[in-house]
Amino acid sequence: MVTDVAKICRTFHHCGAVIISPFHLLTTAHCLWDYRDTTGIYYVRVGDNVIEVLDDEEQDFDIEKIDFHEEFGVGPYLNNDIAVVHIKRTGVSGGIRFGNKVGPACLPPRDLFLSPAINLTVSGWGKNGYDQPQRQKGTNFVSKLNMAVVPVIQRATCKEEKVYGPEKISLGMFCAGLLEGGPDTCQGDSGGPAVAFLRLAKFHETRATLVGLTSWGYGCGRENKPGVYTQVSAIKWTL
Ligand code: 4AZ
Repeated sequence: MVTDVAKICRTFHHCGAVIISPFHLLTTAHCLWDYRDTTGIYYVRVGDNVIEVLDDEEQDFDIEKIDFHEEFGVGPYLNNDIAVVHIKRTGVSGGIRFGNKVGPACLPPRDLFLSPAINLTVSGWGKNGYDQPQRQKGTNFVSKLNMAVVPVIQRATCKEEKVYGPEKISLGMFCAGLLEGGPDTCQGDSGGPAVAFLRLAKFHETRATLVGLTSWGYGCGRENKPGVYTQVSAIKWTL
């Protein structure tokens, strides 16, 4: 989770992110792009559950630098929506301490085939509905980490005219959710993970494998407007 600091002592949840190493997280480029010249306003919080409470394994980190995808926004809207967040290396800090509630997601194999039948677990502190009135001034996100399970939608289906049409869904994106409407990610979930519990060849048990990053959609939970995710395995990015 990446939080931006509005004023000293007043901070807000801003976007989700995914730990991939003790010093690196992935998030969506659009989350951090507007203030890319003043990234000092952001910090990273891991191990959070209830925003207003100091949870067990909660840890905050300053950001050293952010690498945006070089072709973010080139082509369709929010194309290549990915960024690598580097945590500041200070003194003896070994970076993010992993525990029972804090840990990295596995990265997907480069050739991962996203079968439309596959179920993804999405999570975040985003809104419970797009059209809901603001809960509190300054933020209308939920206070406790939420999750949902959404099926991957076939690319051809997502490009149908009644869904997003042929132009908007690039090869670096995929859609997930139910076309009849229902569980979905929403504003505030952006940058957070869509994971599949996959058994990768090199492991003997299933691991949470990062498949997507919550990127965009028209509203939330609407009929024929599923969530759109950055397809992590289909985009070139480096640490
Ligand atoms: C947003 O505004 C947003 N229903 C994120 C995800 C979705 C829609 C909007 C998907 O950050």
